[in-house]
Amino acid sequence: MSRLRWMTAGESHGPRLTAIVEGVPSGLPLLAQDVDTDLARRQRGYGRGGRMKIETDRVEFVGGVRGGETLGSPIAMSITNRDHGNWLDRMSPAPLPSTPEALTRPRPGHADLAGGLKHDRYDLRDILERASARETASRTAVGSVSRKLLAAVGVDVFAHVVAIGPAECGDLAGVPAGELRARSRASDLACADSSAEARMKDAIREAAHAGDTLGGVFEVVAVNVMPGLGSHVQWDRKLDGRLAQALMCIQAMKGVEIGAGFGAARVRGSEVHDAIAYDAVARRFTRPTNRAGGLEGGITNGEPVVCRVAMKPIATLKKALGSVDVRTKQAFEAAFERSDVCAVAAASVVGEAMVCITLADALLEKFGADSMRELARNVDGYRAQVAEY
Ligand code: EPS
Repeated sequence: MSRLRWMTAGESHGPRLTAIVEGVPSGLPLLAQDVDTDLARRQRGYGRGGRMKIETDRVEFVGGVRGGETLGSPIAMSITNRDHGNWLDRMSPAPLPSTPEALTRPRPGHADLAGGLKHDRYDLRDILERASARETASRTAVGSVSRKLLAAVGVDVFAHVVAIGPAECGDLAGVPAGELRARSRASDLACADSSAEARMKDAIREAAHAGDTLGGVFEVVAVNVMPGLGSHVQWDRKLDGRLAQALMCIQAMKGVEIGAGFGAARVRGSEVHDAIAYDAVARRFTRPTNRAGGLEGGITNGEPVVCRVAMKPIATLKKALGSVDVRTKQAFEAAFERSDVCAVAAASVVGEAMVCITLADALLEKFGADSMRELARNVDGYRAQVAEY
């Protein structure tokens, strides 16, 4: 069982989103501001739609935090959906005054049809409300708590967008992590290459004019991760597998790579594996390259953990694709209310959250602490042991 247990609840236009995370040690300083910063980052990005103008996501702690510190009890968080006020006649949990008009034309690429078949619902709103990427606000909140925990032991996680549709970043291999992080934070597409960013914006504008959407690729990097998180001994303990699952289950993700990823399949072993050296001053093993993405055999090796994630274009299209009314079986265009043209920058914040959660879980698994003091002692002791190796 994972050490960090968490779950989210709530519909996109329901009253609020909820997340509970259990397993965080006591004594971690935690303020609403820590979460709100990430929630705001998740809302931004060139190409977002009308909903983001309605919402200003803010967290409310309703359990597990007292006086700005965690208690070791489950942390419960709530984020109000401002838009719910516009949906009371259709989304109120109490019996509705009249049956709302059913949404019966599934969007190709969304969960609408598969979910409707599975749950025997003919109003596909019953599916899309939960399938919506609005849920990622709750995950982001859980990620912020995990990020605080990781920061307490010196681990930092950031993401940057490397492609939007056909517009790709140039080679960023020589750019130091701190610089990548700063550039990404300063860009409204979370992109560390300003000339690529301009091309990405053009691509988004063109897609918007065509009533279409665009996906892309983002990279999540975790720096200062100690070697030894995860395990080689069993399939479900391998950290690369856990990261892949955590990233792939974000709405609209279709591919995950670690390190060189698919590229490693096209070249010889000598061009893939990272030679090992030893830095006697820093008393640590080093690698001139990091094509393994910081993971060997399912265990962190002390190099930055690097994951790349491919997001498909959002399925809600203004210029809708062909669909079929689930009641009449007549051909129609799929339903459209509003949507983002491109949400890759926002997804990169969610990717950070999922990596934070997965690494925090692996950290607690290895160092199993009930309080932050105990965690710091265990991590320091281990780091000293590794330096003596
Ligand atoms: C989102 C909220 C949603 C969408 C988007 C992400 O709000 P609404 O449906 O009211 O416009 O803007 O989700 C999708 C495009 C999708 O297909 O799920 C959010 O909070 O990020």
